Amino acid sequence: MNWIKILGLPELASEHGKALDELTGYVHLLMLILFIGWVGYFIMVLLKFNRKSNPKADYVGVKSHLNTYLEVGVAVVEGVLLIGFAIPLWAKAVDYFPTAADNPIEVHIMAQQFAWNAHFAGPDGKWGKQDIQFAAATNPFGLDPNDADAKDDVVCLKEEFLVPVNRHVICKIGSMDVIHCFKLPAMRVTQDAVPGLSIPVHFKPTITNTYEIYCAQLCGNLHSGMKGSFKVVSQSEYDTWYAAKSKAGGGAGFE
Ligand SMILES: [Cu+2]
Repeated sequence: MNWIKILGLPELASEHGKALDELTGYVHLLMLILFIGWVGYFIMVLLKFNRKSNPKADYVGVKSHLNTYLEVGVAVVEGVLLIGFAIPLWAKAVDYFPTAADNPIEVHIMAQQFAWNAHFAGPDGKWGKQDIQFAAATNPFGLDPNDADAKDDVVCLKEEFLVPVNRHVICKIGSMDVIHCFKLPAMRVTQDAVPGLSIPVHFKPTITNTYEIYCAQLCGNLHSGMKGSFKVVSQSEYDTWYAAKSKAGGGAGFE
């Protein structure tokens, strides 16, 4: 079933998203069936047990076991959803993490009031040294300006960054002030950004386009405007951008 159309979900552009959408769809289907069932039951009760048709109270109560069967039926469906869908999905998300063999792209994301910053290791593959003493509005990752490994690092300050299509992307999420939440609707990714922590999430974009980043955690006055974007492009387009961005130096965000 096309749950994106039926439920009006955002466009989907990641590999793992389909299974998540299916789970969302089945849960909604169960809720719809329950809703129709309960409304039907409510109407039946109004008609059958109103004062007119029951002038005298009946102290015997219900003898039929229908509601027991229905309750058991609902519990079974909920059990199937939990054991058959939710737990395997969760296990898959927890068990699998891209390894070096998957050749993933690693991006460090730094949230701040009220924008998103991204940091790549640069062509040398080595992350520049970071120290809290260098952290500033112009250098949110606290990169050491004297460190050789930091010179070629690519930093996108409050600006769009690129990732290649059909490759695993690992985002390590942090925050320099309050708790934010890194939300990529099209990738079906949501992860809190907590100061002092670097929390990894991963996804594999499957369609080239520009996608938005939202903050999904109320984080201050301008929370609603805390938007960013990233572009999923071909590998060659990514390589060109990465090299140019790195060469521009100061990519690292130094003044
Ligand atoms: Cu925020």
